[in-house]
Amino acid sequence: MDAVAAATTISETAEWATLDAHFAEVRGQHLRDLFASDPTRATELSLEVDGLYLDYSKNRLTQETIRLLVALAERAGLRQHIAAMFAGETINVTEQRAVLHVALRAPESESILLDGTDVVPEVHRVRRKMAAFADRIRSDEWKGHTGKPIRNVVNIGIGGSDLGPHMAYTALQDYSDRWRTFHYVSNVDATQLWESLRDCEPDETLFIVCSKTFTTLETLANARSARDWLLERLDDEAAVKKHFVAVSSNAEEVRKFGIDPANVFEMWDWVGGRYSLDSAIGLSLMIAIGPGRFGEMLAGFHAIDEHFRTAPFERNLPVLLALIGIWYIDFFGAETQAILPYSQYLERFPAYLQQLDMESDGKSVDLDGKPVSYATGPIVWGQPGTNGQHAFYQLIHQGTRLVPCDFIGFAQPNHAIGEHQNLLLANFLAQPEALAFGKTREQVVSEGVAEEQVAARVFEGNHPSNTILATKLTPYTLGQLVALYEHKVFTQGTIWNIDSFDQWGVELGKMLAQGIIPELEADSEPELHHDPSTNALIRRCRGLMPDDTSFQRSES
Ligand code: G6Q
Repeated sequence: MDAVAAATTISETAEWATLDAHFAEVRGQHLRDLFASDPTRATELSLEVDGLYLDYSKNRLTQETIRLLVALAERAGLRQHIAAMFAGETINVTEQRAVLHVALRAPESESILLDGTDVVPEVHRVRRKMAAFADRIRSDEWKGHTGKPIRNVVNIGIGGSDLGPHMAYTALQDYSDRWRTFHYVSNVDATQLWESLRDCEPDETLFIVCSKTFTTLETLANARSARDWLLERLDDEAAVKKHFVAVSSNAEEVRKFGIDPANVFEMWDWVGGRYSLDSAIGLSLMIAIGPGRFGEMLAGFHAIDEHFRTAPFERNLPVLLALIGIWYIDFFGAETQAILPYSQYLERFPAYLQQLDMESDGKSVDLDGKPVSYATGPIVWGQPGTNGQHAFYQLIHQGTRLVPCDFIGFAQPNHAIGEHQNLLLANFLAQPEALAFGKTREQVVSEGVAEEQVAARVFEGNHPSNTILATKLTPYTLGQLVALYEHKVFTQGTIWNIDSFDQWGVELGKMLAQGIIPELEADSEPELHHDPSTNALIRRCRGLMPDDTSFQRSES
């Protein structure tokens, strides 16, 4: 597909070899020395773009490292690959699809062509339909079956049809209409549906069934049970029309389910599930925060899209994050990437990025189907600070592993209460400092610590991190942050020459589950042909299962 793939793999290029040699020089250097030897380091290795500030100076690299990594990106054809994505080329090769989530946030004045057709007008047509519907719900003009306004919105979807809107709703709750409750039901474990519905009145509840394919087992099971719950209580098929809408590209399956075609919001096969927050998959969010604020979020996305598309790589936020990640993954051998937002509202951001990154770049064959000879996507994990500090930061500070961290914080609080914000910010600033500079044996000894206690109190430091600082968490900033990571993941996938937009790895387990369902449900002992371990587990489950597993809503 690109220059590298045709000739050789990226790890066999001269650019990679140069980085390898450079790594031998840099690996032993301590951040304390890197800062001491270069007084301009903090300013040289930081960058502000549209109010988003990235300080990457507390990383184990030099300006030369960035120069060499940029050369690697050039060699991998990143510039051409970015252009190919924005031009609607079929860059998702294993699924033979274009990848155009950037079109979802393009202003109406722009055009993005797919096979010669501009997709932007279609995007805006659906957005207007969403806005009209959201406004009707928000103004209480839309009435439920018994004439009451909608008080509860339940999004039913999984994976990309859940994680994005759920994360964004949680992040932007402060901008939402508090009169209504919002629930996100994804798990096929009935517990989640049961817990979501226990305080909802059916005639005040709207279900948004989000499924691009409308064939997903978990979503359809939850949607059917939700419909049963509604009809058991309202006892009239006509109620479905007032209480169910769908987001899907499969109009036929939606119709079979019984949802009014007028209440279907379209999406397209050129939007991948984990990149679909800005499509109609974000309908619940739009109902929560309103079309205007939803538009502000899209503007934040678009600003970073434009920056990514046009800025030189060494001044390009997503590219820098990607290159720094590659430096740790492929040269230092780091296995994970911690995401540490200092905002409770970003509670679900690590889980969202987990899918975005791990489903996109968790690949071991390249675009030509050949096994890669280098490490690809990291294990992404994290929790909001300061909670994580009292849980797992110990390992990052004093464990045996290298854990690159992204600290994300906001200068202004959403709620100014007492001195909370200063305490939060102080911790947000202190952790990267402690990780980078540590505490030497001499410092510990000078504090009068008994000799036998010294070793346990020494902090080696030299633990790398990025600090991302914005003024305040707003719809616009959230859009910027998500786009930043989307393009980071894309950049890394490009350099690794993998398909960041397929997810074949989720298929096998789904297929095997389909075979096990009848084995669990069979009245008499079924013949089992799995491995001995799985056979024994199926028999054990059958022996322990209750007789009636149908959905029951307890009145407790
Ligand atoms: C994401 C994946 C996946 C998908 C879910 C739900 O990129 O494609 O997480 O979003 O499997 O799929 P449906 O929207 O088709 O139900």
